[in-house]
Amino acid sequence: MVDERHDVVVIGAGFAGLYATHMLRQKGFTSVTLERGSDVGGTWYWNRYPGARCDIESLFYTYSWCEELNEEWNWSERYPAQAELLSYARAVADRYGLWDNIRLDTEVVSAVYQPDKAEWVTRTSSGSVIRSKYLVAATGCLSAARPVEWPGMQHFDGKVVRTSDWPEDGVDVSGMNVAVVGTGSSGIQVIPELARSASRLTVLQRTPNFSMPARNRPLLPAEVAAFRVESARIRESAKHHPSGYDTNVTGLNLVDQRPEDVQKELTRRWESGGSALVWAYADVLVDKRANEIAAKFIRDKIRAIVDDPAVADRLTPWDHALGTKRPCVDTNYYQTFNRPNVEVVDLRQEPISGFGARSVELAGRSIDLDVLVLATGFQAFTGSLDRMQIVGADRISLREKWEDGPKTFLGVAVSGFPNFFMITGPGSPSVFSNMMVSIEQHVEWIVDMIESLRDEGASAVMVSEEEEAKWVAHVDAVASQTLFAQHDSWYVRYGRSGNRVFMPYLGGVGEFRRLSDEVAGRGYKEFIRLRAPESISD
Ligand code: NA7
Repeated sequence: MVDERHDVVVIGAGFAGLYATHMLRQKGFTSVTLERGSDVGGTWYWNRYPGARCDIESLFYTYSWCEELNEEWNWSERYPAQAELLSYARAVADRYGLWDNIRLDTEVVSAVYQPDKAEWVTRTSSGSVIRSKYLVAATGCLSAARPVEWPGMQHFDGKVVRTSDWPEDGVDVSGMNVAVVGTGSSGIQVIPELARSASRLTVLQRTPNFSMPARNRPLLPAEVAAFRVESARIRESAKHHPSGYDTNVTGLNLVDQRPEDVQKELTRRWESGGSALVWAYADVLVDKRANEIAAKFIRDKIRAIVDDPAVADRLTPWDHALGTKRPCVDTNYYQTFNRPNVEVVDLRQEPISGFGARSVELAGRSIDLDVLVLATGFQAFTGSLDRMQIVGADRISLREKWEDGPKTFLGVAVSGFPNFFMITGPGSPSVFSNMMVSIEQHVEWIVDMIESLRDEGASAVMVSEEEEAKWVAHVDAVASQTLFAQHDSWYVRYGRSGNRVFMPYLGGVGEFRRLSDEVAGRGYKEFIRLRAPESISD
């Protein structure tokens, strides 16, 4: 039974879905936005663990199209905490009247393209069937948790919680024995918070990460005022900046500088906080020698902060170049390991061998455990799409199509999937940029294209396989000029045949925008116009 019909179905009401909803309305399209969660906010709805915070500064992590709201909005701190980001998302939905288009607690089960009708048929968990001309996935790059399993986990009868799906009523760990698995951004943020109330906190670490102090603090009225005066210029410059964020790129090569100047610059950036240290010099992510100097700077800091040299050693990353796994931004992360109730276990030395009812067993010892916290990351880019069945024109699902690694054109379109668009999909700068800037660029590009297709009278379009292959090759070529080519992380996916696909586009937000605009300027020639349904059925 078909319930309804719209021009566009948007999947997800995070920051990408909210803007898509708004823009589609502005351009006169009918749309419905289907959201799995019980609220808007996406990432900032689900990741409500203690310490959850964005590592882009508050004033820069806002929509540029909401200046009226931004003018009234008072971010309390330099880096926005999850609760404030969620409030901002809700305020956007309120202010711009988006709630009418949004259906919460509605998971998309499948979306199947019907070539004979040139439309998508989307089925939801609540049983509705929605037909639409276009399907837009605003499902987020880091939404589906990576499954983890250790031997004997079924014996554990304590609490298991994920940072990416933290209980809404919180978890009281006071007086408890807690273990955290994972030392990416989520682990590094939650560990100092839990350490304050847990009786004992064990960090089960597989790979140490580089982390830099956020230097979070209350925002000063004067800096907010200064930002507001300059906001138009700042936003315009962010759109063309490599990371979509003012990281104060010097453009200089570290290896050409005097060592004392380098140390001074790195120290200045470490002291001012955030990840700007990684972006200090143009060659840090490209030249091993430059990278090693910046990495050593952080390793020395870890040793200076952590009292016990053996613990410092365990926390020091050696296996990957700085920046090739997403560098973290923390508040008192390394300092936390000076607390008497905190221990870091190197899982490579002491792997998990099993679980008791209230313990985790390591090779040779047992650690009491009441709460196991999984900060074990996501099935980046593809996970949120994989959990629904998206089937294209040839009856092939997206999951099958991507068995050899995710292939897209500009991270927004996939050959074989007509009238389907992704916001910040694999092959776009997305996680390698200020997400807000990338989201806006993607949404505007997609909606402009849909509008132009409406003007043109096109019924269905699909990117050609050839153009898709060219884009994938370009993304790979750009990555291969960097140190990312030598290190694996969640930025990388291996295909069935062992081929390696690097997912984010590293050419920069500005360059990506330029290339995307060129495609638009050429009339989206990379997209094949499919025959109208009438002529198909002839
Ligand atoms: P990340 O950055 O993917 O971190 C996940 C962490 O979990 C990382 O330290 C992993 O170690 C560890 N992990 C994953 N699986 C296991 C198993 N099976 N055993 C032990 N340790 C494991 O996810 P986050 O949520 O922290 O951050 C994601 C992004 O969100 C972040 O970059 C920001 O953009 C915001 P590994 O390094 O794989 O050895």
